[in-house]
Amino acid sequence: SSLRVVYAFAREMHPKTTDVFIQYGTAGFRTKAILLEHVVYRMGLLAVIRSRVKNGRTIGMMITASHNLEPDNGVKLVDPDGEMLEEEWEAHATKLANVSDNDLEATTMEIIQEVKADMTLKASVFIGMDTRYTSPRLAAAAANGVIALKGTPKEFGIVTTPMLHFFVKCRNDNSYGTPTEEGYYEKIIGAYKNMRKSLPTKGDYSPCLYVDGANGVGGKKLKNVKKNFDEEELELHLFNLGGSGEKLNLGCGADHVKVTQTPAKGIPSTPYQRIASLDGDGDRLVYYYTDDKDKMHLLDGDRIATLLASYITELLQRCETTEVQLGIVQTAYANGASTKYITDTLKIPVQCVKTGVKHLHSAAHKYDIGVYFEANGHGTVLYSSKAKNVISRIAREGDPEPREAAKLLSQFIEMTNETVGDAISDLLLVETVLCARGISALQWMQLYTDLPCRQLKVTVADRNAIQTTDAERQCTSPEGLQQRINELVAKYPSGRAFARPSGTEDIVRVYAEAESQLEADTLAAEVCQAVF
Ligand code: 16G
Ligand code: ZN
Repeated sequence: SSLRVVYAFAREMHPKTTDVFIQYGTAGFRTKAILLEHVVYRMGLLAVIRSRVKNGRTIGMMITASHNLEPDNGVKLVDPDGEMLEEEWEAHATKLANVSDNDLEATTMEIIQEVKADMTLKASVFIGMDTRYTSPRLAAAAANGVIALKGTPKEFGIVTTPMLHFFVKCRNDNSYGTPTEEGYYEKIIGAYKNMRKSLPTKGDYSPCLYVDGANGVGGKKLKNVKKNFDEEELELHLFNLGGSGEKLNLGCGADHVKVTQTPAKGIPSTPYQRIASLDGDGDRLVYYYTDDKDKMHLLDGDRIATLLASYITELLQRCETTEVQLGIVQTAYANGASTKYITDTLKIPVQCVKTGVKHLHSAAHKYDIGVYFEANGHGTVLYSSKAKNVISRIAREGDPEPREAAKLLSQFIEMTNETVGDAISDLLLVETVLCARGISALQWMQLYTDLPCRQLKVTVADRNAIQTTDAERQCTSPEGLQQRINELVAKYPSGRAFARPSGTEDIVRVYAEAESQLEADTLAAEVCQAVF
């Protein structure tokens, strides 16, 4: 059969060269790039099967290892609505990635039968990649996989992860936008420019923004974004754009800034200057500034979530509607001070879920408007069709005041990439709110005071010996560990700590917060001891 030819081809072109087991984790497959070629080829096969199960709707494949260093790479699949691959399919992906070349054909047939794919249907797969030098080769392997099962690949070349998600969504639902890079800019930048027409620069807001591009794709794309603005609208100064000798994510980028709590290299130090830091594939964003004593102050995902949620709440109030309810979704990593601020000051419902975008995304769908962010800077806002309908009705038919607010909110919705966290879209949303409020980074920081915190990692024999419950905030195994953590935490006022197995590395992560940095550091170290 023609399939047989396909598998012979696979063995020759993209042979499995390693016996190391690989798992489709929270962010797809991610490991050393040299171990990935057969995996990506096989994901091309799976993407075609997935597309057929979805009646020929387009599936996405993104080649990236996000904030990891250059030698790593990865692949993840994107479902037709631009969302992460459905969790049940992760097992199919893992199975297909690990079978021997000899068993590839039989396993593919098994999966086709199990998911009842009609292999006579058309299939369409969109492929994107980050700037890693190993990405083009992997993207080609992906396309070969798609072609092998007679699907149609479309390669977008170097794009951010959220752009690829956006293209997939638009291709399957053309009311969302045009599935091209130009279509993406048109929608998001268009909305920003429109909004700024009714929100002139005021108060202590300055449109001057420094950007740390992590030497990855996000910063490069911001060059295109920048062209569209005059300096009154947004004055972007771009750094770490991946020039020669500048290494991806090394000493810079959102993950570096968040985890090490130190500034990115390569950026001129200007006290109190707002700096936006992206990650390597442009789906995370944190802000920071350094003060006149060169101390860094981080404005992380929690900070962005509270800023966006409070502004949307204000606009909803001005719309004079009570039909639309807003909620915030966080993870265990959210700073305790942010959760308290949301509950006590903003008075917005807040929920904690397990780490990983798919968990936050689905929880956020349950609200009319759901704002979700991980502390690491990955997040977005989801608006239900009910919310969109109510808002556009008020924008058309409301009294003058509510109508104005509803128009602003409609633009805010346009500016949001609802498929997944998007550093470029989030950056424009944040700038809009800071401008609307007329506040500086310092004033944004003063809205509440973070508890000092520390993240550490521990290497253990078997990380899965640690099991958790209550959105990863409590350990259920090994026995006695949670009690030990409780005892340690009890020593520190406002102390909080947890340990969880990483979903992306073979380690256990420990988080602690307390009233002083020294206490947070000590508590984190003590919990590491308890885990080890
Ligand atoms: C992945 C997740 C991210 C999460 C991180 C946790 C996606 C797209 N990405 O990068 O949301 O914060 O894993 O990693 O879901 P960890 O399990 O190693 O702590
Ligand atoms: Zn990323």
